Amino acid sequence: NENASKGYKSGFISIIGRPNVGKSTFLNRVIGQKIAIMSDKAQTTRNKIQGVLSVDDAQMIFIDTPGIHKPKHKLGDFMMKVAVNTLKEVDLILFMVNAEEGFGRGEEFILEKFQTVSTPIFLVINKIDQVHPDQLLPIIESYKEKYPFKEIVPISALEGNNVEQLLGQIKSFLPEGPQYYPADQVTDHPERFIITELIREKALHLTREEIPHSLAVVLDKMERREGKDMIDVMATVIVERDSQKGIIIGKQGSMLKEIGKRARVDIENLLGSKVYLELWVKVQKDWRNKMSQLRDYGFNE
Ligand code: GDP
Ligand code: K
Ligand code: MG
Repeated sequence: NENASKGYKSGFISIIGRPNVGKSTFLNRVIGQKIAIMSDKAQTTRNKIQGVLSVDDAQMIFIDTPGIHKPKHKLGDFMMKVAVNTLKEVDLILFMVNAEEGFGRGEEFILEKFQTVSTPIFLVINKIDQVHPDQLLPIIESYKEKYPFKEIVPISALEGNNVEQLLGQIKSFLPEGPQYYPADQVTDHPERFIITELIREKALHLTREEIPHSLAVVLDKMERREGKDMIDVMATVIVERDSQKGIIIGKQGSMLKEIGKRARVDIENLLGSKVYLELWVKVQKDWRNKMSQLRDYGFNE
């Protein structure tokens, strides 16, 4: 590659771990821009999201993978396949675990997946702000026995502890390579996807426990208004049941209005333009099990 210069390092880094260990929080901290959805609900990140960190002499391309977990339905199956395939293609894997929780079935399941993969793996112990320093060593020791990790790095993605050190260790581990992306680019995801994620995030946050993962957002239209500093965005929120449609719409449309209001603010920031956002709600029964529809909803392999 003509972009490659001596000493320049680059590579793809996959972040793997159970839902809620802090993968998106880490990515957002590193990239410094809200590109990955953050939520305390499990599995809100369904697609691969790349964040690109460019420093003087290196480029790190992060992939925020869907949480690996035991599949319960077809969507879970699909997510798993995407996640495991990703592991084989990247230069480095960050296996993120939660310092607050011990080694569990979830971690065991992921370690089993690692057996078929030869990519180097760092163990990243996150949320160390939640544990006493004395508790850390036993956690590290217990993981050492389970897998020959190249590095074991305790961090707090939320507060930033040790994140710089981790980045340094990642860099020193990457191969010499080209600059894949322009230095000012932080994500290669189309804005369209980020917009649907922002809307989905608002809907999930505002409806709390009432709406589970059975929610997708499709962007129907995004168009600059003739001669105006205004972008028209039309999107449809897809739920599985009529009752969920009722919750999303709310009393006299109040919930949908609030979702739209909050999403619009973020979308305006993203696009740097005024936005007119129109939201629709549609019931699509059992959409998660309809593989043929997954592609339409943006679940790309
Ligand atoms: P993901 O499912 O792995 O992407 O996890 P998220 O990034 O969405 O984080 C799940 C929850 O854990 C959120 O409420 C985060 O604020 C929280 N969290 C993430 N990292 C840390 C951390 O270092 N310390 C603490 N205390 N909380 C964290
Ligand atoms: K999450
Ligand atoms: Mg996430």
